[in-house]
Amino acid sequence: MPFFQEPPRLGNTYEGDPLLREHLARTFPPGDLAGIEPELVHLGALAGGPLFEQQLAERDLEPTLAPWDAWGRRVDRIRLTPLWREAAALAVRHGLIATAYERRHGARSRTHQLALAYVLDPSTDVYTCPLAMTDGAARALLDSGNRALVERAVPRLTARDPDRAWTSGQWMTERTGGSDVSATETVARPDGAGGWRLFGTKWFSSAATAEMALALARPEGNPAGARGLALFYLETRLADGASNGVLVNRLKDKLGTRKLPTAELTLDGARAVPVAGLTDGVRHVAPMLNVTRIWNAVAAAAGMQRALSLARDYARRRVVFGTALAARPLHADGLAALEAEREGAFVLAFRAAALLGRAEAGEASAAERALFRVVTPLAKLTTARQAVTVASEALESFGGAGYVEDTGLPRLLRDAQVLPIWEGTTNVLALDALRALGTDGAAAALAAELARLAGEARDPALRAPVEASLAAAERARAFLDRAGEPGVREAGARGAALTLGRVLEVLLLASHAQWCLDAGRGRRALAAARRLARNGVDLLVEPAPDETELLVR
Ligand code: MFK
Repeated sequence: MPFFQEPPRLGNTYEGDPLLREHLARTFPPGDLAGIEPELVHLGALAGGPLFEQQLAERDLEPTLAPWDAWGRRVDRIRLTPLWREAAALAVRHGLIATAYERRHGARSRTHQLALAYVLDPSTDVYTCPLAMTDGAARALLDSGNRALVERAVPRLTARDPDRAWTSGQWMTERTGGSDVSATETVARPDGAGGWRLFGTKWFSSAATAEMALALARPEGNPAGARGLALFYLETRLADGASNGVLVNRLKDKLGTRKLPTAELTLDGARAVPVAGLTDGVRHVAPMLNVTRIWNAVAAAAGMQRALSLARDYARRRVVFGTALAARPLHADGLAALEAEREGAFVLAFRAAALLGRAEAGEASAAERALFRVVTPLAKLTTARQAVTVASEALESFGGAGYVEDTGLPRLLRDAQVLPIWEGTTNVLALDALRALGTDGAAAALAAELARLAGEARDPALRAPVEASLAAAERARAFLDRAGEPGVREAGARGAALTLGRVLEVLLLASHAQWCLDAGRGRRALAAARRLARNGVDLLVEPAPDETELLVR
């Protein structure tokens, strides 16, 4: 009999994720947990079974754009893959947005909602992108206090009925800038009847099939720069179904997220409504950015869990040099290092989610609100980089099979690579985090959070990771406090921010490990905290501007 390798398999992805189950058991009172678990078990079965199989079967399918109909009319019809259509209906029926706004579990509703998203995400070919933007749009509209827009759009964005539900786009990026949107060229002109029309090109518009979008544009006559931008609401179709002056120029040919129809759009007189005045658009879109960045962190953790579930299962099935790969000490050590990374990413992403939930429920103290502002960029930037590393290493753990398309594995790396890019690159978010740290009470709130978590980790075996983290935090603080040469603080921002992100991860894991020990749930989380600290917490590299000059210019 010739040899054929067994492929890796998934089981129920909720039941097979002890960290998620512990986190929910720690967060929810037992009665509430019993109420939400059946749906998670159901989604875990779908994600590990039929959806996963469909994903593999549809590997070659991609969305298509038909600009014209047979008779020459401009229609800009985007045809989605079957899995995306299935994911859209599933997401609405299971309240992947609604759960956060119905708030049946108060401040914990964000944890509930993002746990549902986390379970479903890796089997939906990045359908969580439009979901994140939809969620962010609902949040930004609610925060704007624009009652007319809230009444019109929020019930649709948060609907549980697929016939009523809308998704939203987030149209910011232009040819002039993705990170720096201050040079936005789209202009808003009064239409003479009390309304506004938008003219310009949006260069990177994810999920171009949305029914509405929030877009930045400069009202004619406003000054240049960011303050002169306003945030506009627009619907992509008019009441009769005709396009609202939104032309799809082409779909982007991207490295990954290939099922996601990302488009270049021309706005040719699109009717739009100011969301909150005619200036300060960046400030008004910020609530949306914070929500999508948390989704990004959750998706990073979910992607890592998927890659590692497959890698672990494969390591049990694959025999090398006479034993299963999983029994080879070097292979097992590598998987353990990656598992620690993904556990750190999970607890940081869900800490950000919990803080968002508390802020939305009106339960957050001023310190928690300041902490939320800092933790959100730290969570996004730290977990996104981890997701790329873990996906790359996971592929390598399959040898050549990880490099072959029809195993479905290379997609994991391609889809991970978007996470540090969209929603703010690592560098942009590092600068954002440091700017946020400089605002009132933020540094004290972060210091208090680190001290609280360190205090919770009482077991002697947790002393080493806790001490390593506190030392790394102190070094980052000292670097940031030091008045150095101009440019040095900025040059070190990325290392400082990544260090603070990892410090938070280790301490959150250490606190979680203590809870597991106290609850008789074993020592896995303790091992994860210790391993994550040994993987390295302190990523600060002292910049040397004159050497940088020699190396770069
Ligand atoms: C599965 C996951 C899926 C995720 C969905 C993916 C969808 C993909 C779609 C996209 O990628 S859309 C493009 C995303 N683009 C970005 O995220 C832009 C990245 N660049 C930044 O974030 C820059 O930091 C920024 C554009 C915000 C800088 O612009 P400015 O003009 O220099 O803004 P500034 O002065 O920093 O902030 C303006 C105001 O907003 C300030 O308030 P004030 O007016 O009161 O002074 C800031 O405090 C406030 N602000 C900025 N960022 C904030 C914020 N407030 C709260 N939270 C924030 N994050």
